Amino acid sequence: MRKFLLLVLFCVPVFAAEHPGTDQFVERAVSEYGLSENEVRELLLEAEYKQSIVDAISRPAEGKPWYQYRKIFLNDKRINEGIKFWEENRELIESASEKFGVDEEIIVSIIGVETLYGRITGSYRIIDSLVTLGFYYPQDLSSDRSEFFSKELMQYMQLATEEGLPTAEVTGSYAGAMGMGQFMPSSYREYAVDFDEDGSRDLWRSKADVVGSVANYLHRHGWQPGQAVTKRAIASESAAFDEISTRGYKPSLTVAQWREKGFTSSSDLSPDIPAAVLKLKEEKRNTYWLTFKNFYVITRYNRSPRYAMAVYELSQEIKKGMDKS
Ligand SMILES: [Ca+2]
Repeated sequence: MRKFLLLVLFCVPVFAAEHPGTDQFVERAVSEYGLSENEVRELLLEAEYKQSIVDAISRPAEGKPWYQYRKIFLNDKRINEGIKFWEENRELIESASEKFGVDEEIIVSIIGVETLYGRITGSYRIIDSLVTLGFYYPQDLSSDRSEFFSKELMQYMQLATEEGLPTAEVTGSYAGAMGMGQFMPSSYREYAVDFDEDGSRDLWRSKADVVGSVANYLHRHGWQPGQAVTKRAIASESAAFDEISTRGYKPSLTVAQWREKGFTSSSDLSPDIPAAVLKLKEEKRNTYWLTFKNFYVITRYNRSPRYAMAVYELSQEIKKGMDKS
């Protein structure tokens, strides 16, 4: 009996198998990121591969057409809770807006789209997310993003040390985004702010830190306070449809140049403003939009133009509700 027990104990480490590529990862983590070899190895042994994370990243992210996608975010619940969140945190939002020069309704809307105002911040352990996507990124997807997630994992380990986080326990999205604003580790390190000045940047529990950090993120990416985000455009039959952006949304031509290419905005925009053109699929037809610098800044938060449009539309609905109340 005793012999059997010993054998079992002896065998335990075998079950905690190393992830493939551990040695190269550890080498980089030590030489490029200054992490401790032992700590990195221990943490990697604790991290588990999760099939559900691979399944989530493999789902066609842009599958739904706009008119279905927008219903996820543009509904009474998300609008009304946005108004409530704004009312409850009015001073914080106002002071973050003033300090960082970002419109209040956009700060509220981003937190609403990301986590329903902090309610759904994700239940995956960050180490499981980042190890699964860094070490086991599915090979059949169009681009291999394992390098991105490996770097985020190293950033995460640095962040955990800096902020005193319980490294193995922190939870977030399947992709490793954390807290009420869903910051990736590198963004957390770079853009999170201690807006309540209590000595730590806490994007889970401190609404002040969350509101300040979201505002700072947009500010650092070039938000222009009070300026337009997007305006509806009318496309002529002979418009240059093949020049519509499919990615990036960096404004490349002016409003006047787009007009010459057949996209006219009904509003009284200055002809010199740089813009891009976005096409959205509505139920029965397409709509066209001129998108400006601020729209591009929202796509720095999440690359999808439909994400940016959802943030914008939700912000407008919440603002309308606030004006009424
Ligand atoms: Ca704080």
